[in-house]
Amino acid sequence: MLLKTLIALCTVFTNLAISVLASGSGRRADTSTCSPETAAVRQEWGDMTDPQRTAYIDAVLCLMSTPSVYSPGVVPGAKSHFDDFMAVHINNTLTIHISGIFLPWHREFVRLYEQALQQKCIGTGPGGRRSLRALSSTAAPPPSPATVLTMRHRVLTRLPKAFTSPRGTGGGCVTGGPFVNHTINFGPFSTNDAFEGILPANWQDYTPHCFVRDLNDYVANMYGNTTIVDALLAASTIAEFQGNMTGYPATLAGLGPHPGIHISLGWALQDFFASPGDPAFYLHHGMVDRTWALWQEMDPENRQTALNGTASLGNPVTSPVVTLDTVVEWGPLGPAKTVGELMDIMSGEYCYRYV
Ligand SMILES: *[C@@H]1O[C@H](CO)[C@@H](O)[C@H](O)[C@H]1NC(C)=O
Ligand SMILES: *[C@@H]1O[C@H](CO)[C@@H](O)[C@H](O)[C@H]1NC(C)=O
Ligand SMILES: *[C@@H]1O[C@H](CO)[C@@H](O)[C@H](O)[C@H]1NC(C)=O
Ligand SMILES: *[C@@H]1O[C@H](CO)[C@@H](O)[C@H](O)[C@H]1NC(C)=O
Ligand SMILES: *[C@@H]1O[C@H](CO)[C@@H](O)[C@H](O)[C@H]1NC(C)=O
Ligand SMILES: [Cu+2]
Repeated sequence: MLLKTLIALCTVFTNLAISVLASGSGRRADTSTCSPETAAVRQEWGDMTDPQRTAYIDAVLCLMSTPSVYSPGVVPGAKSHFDDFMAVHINNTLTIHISGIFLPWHREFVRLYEQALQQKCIGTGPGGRRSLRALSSTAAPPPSPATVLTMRHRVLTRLPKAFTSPRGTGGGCVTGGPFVNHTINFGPFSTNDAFEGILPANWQDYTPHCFVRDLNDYVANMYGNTTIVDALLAASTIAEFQGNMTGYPATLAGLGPHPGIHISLGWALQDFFASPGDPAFYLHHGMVDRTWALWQEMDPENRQTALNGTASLGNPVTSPVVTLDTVVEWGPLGPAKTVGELMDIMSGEYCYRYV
């Protein structure tokens, strides 16, 4: 199921794996030493070899069996370091989406995940390669027929626009592939809560349920196609780029590729709060980051520092306007940073590029 999904994604928007296996160092770098030659390269999933894909998946499985860094009892649902990323995303959902910090926050979030995979699961330091499982894609059981829980004609009424689509391919619990035993330990949460500004009470609770997907090619092709990405890259302002990327305010016909691709994979990735429970989250957000970085690179002088929006979901005027000095946080995953530190993927602590 997973490989099938990823192959399906190769034709659309979300086809980027992060640079766990990248050439280049990806180390902490300063502006003077980061160059295209030294930068880590984030590869496209479709261009990776089978052994590279297997190694990437193994690193993700390793993170799923690496202990949580929360103090015991603080976030009972966080059973692994993979879950820690979900927890931080859930806890920050009401500020990091449809806001001026959406793009920079998720840029750093993906980098922290990439770093965790490298340091805890692929690291070459003391301890060496830890607990990588030899789980080859060919050993995965065949996918079972679709069961229940499709998103058939599902209507998300509280999104900026009501949205309907043809049904997906089926869905239900993932019954094959390398993530067959992956359990979602938080939620599920209601998207409506997000649009009403509610962080669900007791979101930290341990509420294990199966990992559900429902692939929907119609949605993926409709809202994540090349035409849309090309149009985004031609945006003249950050307001237009960000607005059409996120479909809010809904300028683009339909959803925009960010929510569109979330919805195209089914329930786990649709969960507005807990979407990082689907490992595909990080491939999708790699592509969101790539599109933003490409757009910035076309006119660095004007775009490297361009921001638009306030610090809360929906950009209410009662929330502070986001500037380069706005401080953003990732809980126990990494230190707080200013937005200004997150604007250039080839300076400061960043030194990576996309192909
Ligand atoms: C949730 O985020 C807030 C900051 O918005 C922070 O003060 C709090 O400690 C976080 N809670 C957990 C459990 O990480
Ligand atoms: C999934 O869990 C079942 C039951 O614990 C186990 O028999 C099976 O080997 C696991 N599969 C994988 C791929 O880890
Ligand atoms: C690409 O997306 C646009 C906007 O959603 C849509 O109008 C168009 O039909 C899509 N093209 C294809 C080939 O799906
Ligand atoms: C944003 O969406 C509007 C409405 O669909 C479209 O006219 C415009 O070209 C789009 N701009 C970009 C940069 O995608
Ligand atoms: C974002 O851009 C829009 C369109 O240019 C503008 O009306 C709005 O005031 C900007 N918001 C902020 C907070 O800068
Ligand atoms: Cu998010």
